[in-house]
Amino acid sequence: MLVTPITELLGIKYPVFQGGMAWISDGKLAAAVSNGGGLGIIASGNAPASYVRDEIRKAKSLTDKPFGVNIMLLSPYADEIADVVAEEKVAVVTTGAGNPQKYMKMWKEAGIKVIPVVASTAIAKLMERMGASAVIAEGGESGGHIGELTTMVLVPLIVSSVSIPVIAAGGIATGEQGAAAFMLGAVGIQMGTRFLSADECSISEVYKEKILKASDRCTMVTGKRLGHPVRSLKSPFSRSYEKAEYSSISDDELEALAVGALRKAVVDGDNENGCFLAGQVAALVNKSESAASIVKSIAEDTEKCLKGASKWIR
Ligand code: TUI
Repeated sequence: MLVTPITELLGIKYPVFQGGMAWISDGKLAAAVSNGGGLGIIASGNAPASYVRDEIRKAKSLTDKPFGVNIMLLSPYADEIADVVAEEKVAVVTTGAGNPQKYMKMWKEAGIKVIPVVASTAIAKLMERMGASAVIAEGGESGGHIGELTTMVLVPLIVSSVSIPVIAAGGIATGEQGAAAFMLGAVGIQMGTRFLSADECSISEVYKEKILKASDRCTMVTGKRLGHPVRSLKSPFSRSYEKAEYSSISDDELEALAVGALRKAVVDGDNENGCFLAGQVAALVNKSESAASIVKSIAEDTEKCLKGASKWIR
């Protein structure tokens, strides 16, 4: 049994978070992960506050276990959603793509445990000072919006910069990778891409098939020109977006190209125009199973690897 400061802090069985994925992580997936003993997380993405409130209530109807909400801070609705999570008193809030400083006092007063996703030591230290309960150190192997450093380098840097628990994210889908994260000083792991294969994950069949069939050089990073690098599966959309980035079109035109592309991937399974966000570990995700089975097997495989590591020592 893996017992760590994060299982104790949150009262969860396994130190396994399901990352908030825009358009994907709904109340149904989050509840399934929490019922399986991990921490399920509903993603706000760019959705309005009413959607987030509905999904919170759905999750509450499906589980008595703690779950979280991820707020994407570039969302035009971030302020409203920040109020909704406080009103609904969700157990945990995670944040992404920015600095949640201005909401921290309100969330703490509502009794929420705030666990920001960070991609640098400076933001990690600031979050600790602002009262974060833990931080998620997310390396650039991840899918979606990414920072510059890899998990291998970012996690130990953040572990040595703060005293609060650190959860590792980015590049984790197997027990070997989970064990590596613990060796780097993390006390929990967060996975997004592996949960795309969960039976309770309501993405298009096209998206699921792409993940299950992905191979080693299956992802690419676009969006650097606009300052928001994003990792996705190589696809007609991502290749034409990349071409546009190196062309003379304006930033506004470039931005307009991506509008609606996530929905086209997740909901419509549109192979031509969809943006299929995924981490590099897509190459290691080869079968569909229940969310509970993913949580249990990654925790057990991680534990087995950690125990087995001593075989090299004489
Ligand atoms: O947020 C994510 N992943 C995401 S968000 C998203 S929606 C989106 N789509 C297009 C463009 C931008 C967003 C898809 N995937 N992961 C967590 C994460 N947070 N990664 C990196 C960061 C981060 C970046 C900067 C956290 C803090 C931060 O601080 C900013 C600052 O003020 O220095």
